[in-house]
Order: sequence, then C-alpha cells, then structure tokens
Amino acid sequence: MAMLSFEKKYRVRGGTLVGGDLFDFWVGPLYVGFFGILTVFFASLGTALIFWGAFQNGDLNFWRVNIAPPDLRYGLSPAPLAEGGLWQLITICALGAFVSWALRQVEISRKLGIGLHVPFAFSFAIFAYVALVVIRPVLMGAWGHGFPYGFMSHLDWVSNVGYQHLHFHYNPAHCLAITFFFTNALALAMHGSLILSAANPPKGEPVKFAEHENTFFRDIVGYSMGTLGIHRLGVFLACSAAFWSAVCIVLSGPFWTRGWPEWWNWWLNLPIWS
Ligand code: UQ2
Repeated sequence: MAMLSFEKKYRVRGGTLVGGDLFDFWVGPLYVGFFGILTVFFASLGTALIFWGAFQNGDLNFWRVNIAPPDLRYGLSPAPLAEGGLWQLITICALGAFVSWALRQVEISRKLGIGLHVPFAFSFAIFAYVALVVIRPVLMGAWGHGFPYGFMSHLDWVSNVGYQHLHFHYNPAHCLAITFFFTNALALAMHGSLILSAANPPKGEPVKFAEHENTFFRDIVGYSMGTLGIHRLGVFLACSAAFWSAVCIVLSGPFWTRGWPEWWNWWLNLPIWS
C-alpha cells in the first residue's frame, strides 16, 4: 500500500490512553495526542529552566553550563531554587518529558495495531536515567547524589564517582554493561553492512534478499539467525546494555561502598584455597 493511502486508512480516531478524542489529531506529519502536549510542555519548560539557570550562573558558554543538584545536607527535601531547587525542577521536567514520550509511543502503537516493543525498549533508557537521578539518590538519602546537568560537569561527576570506587572497571555489572554495548555495536555493524550489501547493489545489478543474507552467514560462520532473529538479538543487546548500566551505578554506593577491585576478594576467600 502506498504511504499516502496507508496514512488515510490509519489516521483515524481511537487508541488513546486518556482524554478520548481531545488531542487525537495530527499537525503536519506529527501525531499530537495528550502526551504530545505533555512532552512539549515539559521539554520546553525544562529547556527554558536550563537556560535561565545558565544565565543566573552568569555563563552561557555551552561547555561550562552547570545546573548542580542540592548540597547533601538538604537530604531528600526540596532545596531553594538557587541551591539545587532548579536541578530538582529540571529533573521533574525531564522525567515528565521522557515518560510522556513513551506513552505517546504507546498511543501511536495502539492506533497502528502493532506491538509495544518500541515503548518497551525506550523504557530501558528511561530506567537508566531514573536509576541515576531518583533510585540511587533516594537509596543514599540525598538528591545531591544525582548528577549535575552540564557538559563538563557531568563528565567530572562520572570521573569522581568512578574514583570513589578506586577502579570502576572492576564493577561486575559495569563489565556486563560494556560487554552488551560492544556486542550491540558488533551486531548492528554486521546487520547494517549485510543489509546494505544485499539491498544496495551497484547500478544495473539486481537487489538481493534473505536467501543471499542467510547464505553469507551460513558460508562464513555456519549459522544464520534469520532476518527476524537478528532484530530480536538487537533489542535484547540494546536493552541489556541500558539495564546493566543502571544496575552497576545503583550497586555503587547503596550496596557497595568500597573499591570495586576489593569486591573480587570473594574469589580469593573461597574455602577451596585453604
Ligand atoms: C543473520 C541475518 C541477518 C543479519 C545478521 C545475521 C539473515 C538480515 C547479522 C547473522 C547473525 C549472527 C550469525 C549472530 C551474531 C551473534 C552475535 C552475538 C553478534 O543471520 O539473517 O538479517 O543481519
């Protein structure tokens, strides 16, 4: 079906989660919906607050913008605007925008009658952010444990938290997360190059399909996981990377306060050595 006639067929009312027909329309190519309105609201307000905060700090240089969370002494209570309260408001806006975006994906998926795989996968990215600015700070008893919003400042935060644990690369969940990120890059490089090699031939050559793709991998590694399988693998690898990233930082502080190299002493302490 051509795109134009398809859009006519599917651009109909229904499938919304809240509000019925209220915001059930499109603006140009974009679906709006209640959660589209909410996303625009939270994203605009959050961005405006970042600009305002940068202006208050007296430095609009992009690389030096820094919206810091409250001092640890404020614990889990609201802080004055200039002392981390702004960070708290911006965090609420970010959470509102991300969750609204996911729910807008749900509404569009329902309208189309397709699965909820996209919002499911996107929710792993939201979880990673929530782990950093909500779950870990709450477990440690202060919003001050969240990361600052700024280019250089968030890099400094990552470096500082890493050094607090002596050597973050010994964190077993961090190892797992990195392994998933690398395997994800491998899988997407294999998949992207394979698709282009078959579907984008030189001028005059016919386009090739799954038989050629399967045969390439059977010839080279004795196994092809199939056109559907590689996408299942992709979603699994990408979601696992985000999931274990969240786990590795939530472990660091709330559940393990010492250096990560020391964690591996469980191996040296096994009774089998004595
Ligand atoms: C495949 C297939 C695709 C692919 C790729 C494979 C025809 C068009 C890349 C090959 C995938 C394999 C062998 C698994 C790799 C495993 C890991 C953990 C990286 O078979 O079907 O679809 O794109």
